[in-house]
Amino acid sequence: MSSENDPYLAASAAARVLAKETGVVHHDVLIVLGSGWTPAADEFGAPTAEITVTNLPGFSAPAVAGHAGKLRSVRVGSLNVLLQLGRTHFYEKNDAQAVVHAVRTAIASGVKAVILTNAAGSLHSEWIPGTPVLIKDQINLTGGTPLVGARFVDVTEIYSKRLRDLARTIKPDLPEGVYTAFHGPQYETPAEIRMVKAIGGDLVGMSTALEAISAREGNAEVLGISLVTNLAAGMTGEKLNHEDVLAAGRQAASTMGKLLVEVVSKL
Ligand code: 8IG
Repeated sequence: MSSENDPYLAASAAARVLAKETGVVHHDVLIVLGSGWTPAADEFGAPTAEITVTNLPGFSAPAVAGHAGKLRSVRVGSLNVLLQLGRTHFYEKNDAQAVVHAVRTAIASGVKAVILTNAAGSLHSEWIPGTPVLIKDQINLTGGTPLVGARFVDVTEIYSKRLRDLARTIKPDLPEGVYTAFHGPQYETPAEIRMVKAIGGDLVGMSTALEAISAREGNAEVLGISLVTNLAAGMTGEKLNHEDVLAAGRQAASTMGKLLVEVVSKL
């Protein structure tokens, strides 16, 4: 199969260009940063290289304002860390392969730990905007999967207990929740949020779940952190506004970056 129809070959091809463009043969950690998280990336200091994703085969330009579409290579201790600024969402092209291409490329580059961050809606009124929440498990309601064919990937511990415990050595009061992924791009109706509550979800979002599945397929350990930027639909009496959501993300992004630097330093 050619790399055009084999997504794993496409990822290997992208990994070769990544190595060439960054001058880093292998990366150890991938950190995917959600919308408006550039201040979090800046906490890692000056990158050894920064590239625009569209210079790598198989990557498409992020469609949403506030999603930058850059990859930075930074050194943390002895680790080569790849920071992904902006991601492809399932709602952009209904293409689960495009959503996970960066994760597969990172794994083809040697990555053994994937940190997935996102901005999310909260079903707990005590988790106010600006609250970071560790993802302990997920419910994938996107209707999609990056896996094609008989790939029966085990996802019983999709978010690594070891990495969650490690994160709590840095910030012991980090709450944990179940991330419920929707296709989007519409936010939920109040009835959908009541359903999420009934099935055990704590957070709602439109990313992360397919990337986590793909990372586990590649045997990487996964840490997930949601930054709450809004209370879920129907909880406040207010409507959801994308600008407000982005602003809440920007405010908390540098705090999140400091936490991520500490986590990676302890990997
Ligand atoms: I930020 O309330 C953010 N992303 N599905 N619902 C969903 N995605 C989100 C939300 C939300 N807030």
